[in-house]
Amino acid sequence: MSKPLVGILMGSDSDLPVMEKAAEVLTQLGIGWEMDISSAHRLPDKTAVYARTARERGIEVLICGAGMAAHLAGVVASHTTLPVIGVPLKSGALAGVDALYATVQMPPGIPVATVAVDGGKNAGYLAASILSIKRPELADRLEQFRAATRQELEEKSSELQT
Ligand code: RP5
Repeated sequence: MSKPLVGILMGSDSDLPVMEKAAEVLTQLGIGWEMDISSAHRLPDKTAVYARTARERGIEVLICGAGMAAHLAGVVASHTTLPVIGVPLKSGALAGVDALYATVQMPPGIPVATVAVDGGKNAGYLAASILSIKRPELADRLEQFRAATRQELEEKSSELQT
């Protein structure tokens, strides 16, 4: 496992079941990560310090998950030029639509790469793709994962046809 290259932040401990899926993907791919709870609204100073110091601590990609008025990814992106992946989370009366809009609709110049509602796994895979640009061994591992996925589906398809 590498030293932490990915920082995973979430707005509340209630977000953990989805956000730990990102960590699981990264672990499977041999990528080091760190994880913490922070909140754009409840812990604004901690969030700003975390984002501002991430690059100097060796973090290369940030994954931020939040529900409801989900400003965490956007606020983190406003404090760093590292790539930020936003995970809108299903929570509250609007069931993730609110978080999706809040996460994806960023003003020009402060981008957040938004994955699906509750898309913790894809946040992990996207972080791995970004890191693979300069790490051929990681690109190979991602290729192997895609090949295994193809093979699995082809086998299921064959079973259906027989
Ligand atoms: C957001 O509000 C969190 O990210 C969470 O998804 C949602 C509810 O938080 P809790 O009330 O469960 O702490 O800030």
